Amino acid sequence: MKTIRLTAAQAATRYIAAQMNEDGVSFIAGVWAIFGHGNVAALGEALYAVREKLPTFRGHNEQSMAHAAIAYSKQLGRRRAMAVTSSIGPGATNMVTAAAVAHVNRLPVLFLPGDVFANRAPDPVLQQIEVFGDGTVSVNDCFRPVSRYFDRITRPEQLLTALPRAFRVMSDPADCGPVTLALCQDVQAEAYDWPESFFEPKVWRMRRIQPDPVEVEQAARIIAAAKTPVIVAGGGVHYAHAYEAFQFFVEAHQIPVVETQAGKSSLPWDHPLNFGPVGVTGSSAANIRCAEADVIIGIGTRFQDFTTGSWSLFSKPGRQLISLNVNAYDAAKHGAVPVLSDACVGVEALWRALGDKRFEPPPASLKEEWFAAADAVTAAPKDTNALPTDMQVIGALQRAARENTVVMCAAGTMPGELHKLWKAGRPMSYHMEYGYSCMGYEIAGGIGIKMAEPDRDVVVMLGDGSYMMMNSELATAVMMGIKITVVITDNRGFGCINRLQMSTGQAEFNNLLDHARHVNPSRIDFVAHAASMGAHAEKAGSIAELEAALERARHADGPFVVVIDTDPYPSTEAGGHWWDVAVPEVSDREEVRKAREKYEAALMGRN
Ligand SMILES: Cc1ncc(C[n+]2csc(CCOP(=O)(O)OP(=O)(O)O)c2C)c(N)n1
Ligand SMILES: [Mg+2]
Repeated sequence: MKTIRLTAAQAATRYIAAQMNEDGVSFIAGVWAIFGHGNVAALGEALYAVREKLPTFRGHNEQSMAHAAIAYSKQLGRRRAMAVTSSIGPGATNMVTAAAVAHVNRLPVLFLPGDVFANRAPDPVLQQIEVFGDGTVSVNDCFRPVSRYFDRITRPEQLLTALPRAFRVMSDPADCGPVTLALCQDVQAEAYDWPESFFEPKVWRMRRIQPDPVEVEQAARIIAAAKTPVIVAGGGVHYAHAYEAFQFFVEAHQIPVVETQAGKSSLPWDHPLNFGPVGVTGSSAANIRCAEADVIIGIGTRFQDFTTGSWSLFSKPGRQLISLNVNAYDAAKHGAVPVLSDACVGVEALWRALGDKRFEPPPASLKEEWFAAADAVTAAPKDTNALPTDMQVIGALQRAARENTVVMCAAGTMPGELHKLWKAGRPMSYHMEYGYSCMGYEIAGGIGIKMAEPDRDVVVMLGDGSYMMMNSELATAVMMGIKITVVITDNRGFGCINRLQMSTGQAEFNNLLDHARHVNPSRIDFVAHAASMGAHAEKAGSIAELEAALERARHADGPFVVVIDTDPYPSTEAGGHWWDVAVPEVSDREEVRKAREKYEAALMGRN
């Protein structure tokens, strides 16, 4: 056997650079790195050597670097991924939240945290936590519950099995998610005689899981007997790149479609069978259909809380649930009749089984009524003295958007409002991280999206709270010449949680900055802050000014930040559905007791 002598770190980077996807490009597009003593010496040296083939990017925070990696993969429908490396201690634990983001959203990322010395010679090495009763634990054990595959590399040759397993998981449609290979820092530097064949290029193809004919037959029989079916389109439609087959299927049988956050833009918003967003942040059109549906066909959805209105939305007695999913866990949820399958080949099989069965879709007036309500709240304001609403901001953005615009967001007021109101055209023109809804995903995520699809205009929407939580990758965008538009809606605090607090009968407390314990009122100058990192930044004093700024943003040569003050209180009243947020059973406040009564009544509606 021909061998080559390399360190474990050199072998890892060489192997990673040789792994391809089915499009003939490298599966791992690059490595985000912040070095420390746990990865600079050996992994740093190895990354430098392969920097032309496997580029290294430097960010400002390990968590946000990983957000960029996650958004990159999401935007590409999991066809490619990125790696993220850190040192052994705080850098590693900074990535744990991001690993959870990737885990919930079923997105591939390769985490390469350094780990403590396998030989334990410096015991305890700098930043090592010490668990008194267990010599095998390091902080990297925090990655276990948020990794689809976890391994600690305590000998170089373990990489011979660990690395192929990592790529198997990242390219498996059902298992897909973050992988953590914790690299003991002494082991990274150790040499080993590797078989040369280990570094030959290898193609990882995401298989299309074919459905079981019996499951198709069973599901088709239930669908064929339906009167008022509805399809819930989830992220699986995107991940399977199933657009054509999906549209063909719904048109052939005339089944109305409603979209989850992850599934939005499966069909263009103005397709006659797209009844819009479903659930807590849904449209009236979609939710009315779901309430009367006798058969609910989930396609590539996890049936998350917001989709199902905490399982009170699909309320027709005797209704049946079908779940077409690549993952057996999702396909069997809530007593669903499973169709374990890739979304694309799954709908093709259902189409063959259903023959020429056609249903009567709901009247177009349902959609028209919804859009009349939605258009009213997004229209340019008549009263230009009042503080704009977030919905009016969305309207301005919609008017300024082009076909290739991608609007993205993760937490705050905007995800709900965008889900309801954004008119998404092309597939993946709407990129929402609402699996973990992680504040701080936004700016770094915008970078990842732009790296994935450089030709698209990327508009990052975020509140003042999310900006304050994580903004430093704006400097990375400046440095890397990444042109994204960032719209900060400054309502001076955590607006959406303040409204949620009020809706549970509580006093406004600790959400808006004015309601937080303070000596000095907060005076954050977002424009100056963004500008200090080198971004172009400006304030829009009105919706009209915002529209003009968004127009100018198109011609910017780097990140362009627009800040607009918005009213923290309004949200779109039309549409929407109940969501289970437990209200205290006992309280001194009359308002809370009243909210509890309403809550208990709502609980009765759960199905
Ligand atoms: C990391 C993280 N911490 C806390 C939360 C809970 N949370 C969701 S939205 C929100 C407030 C967001 O404030 P802001 O970004 O200003 O948006 P707004 O609702 O004011 O528009 C909070 C605290 C979260 N989703 N993520
Ligand atoms: Mg806010």
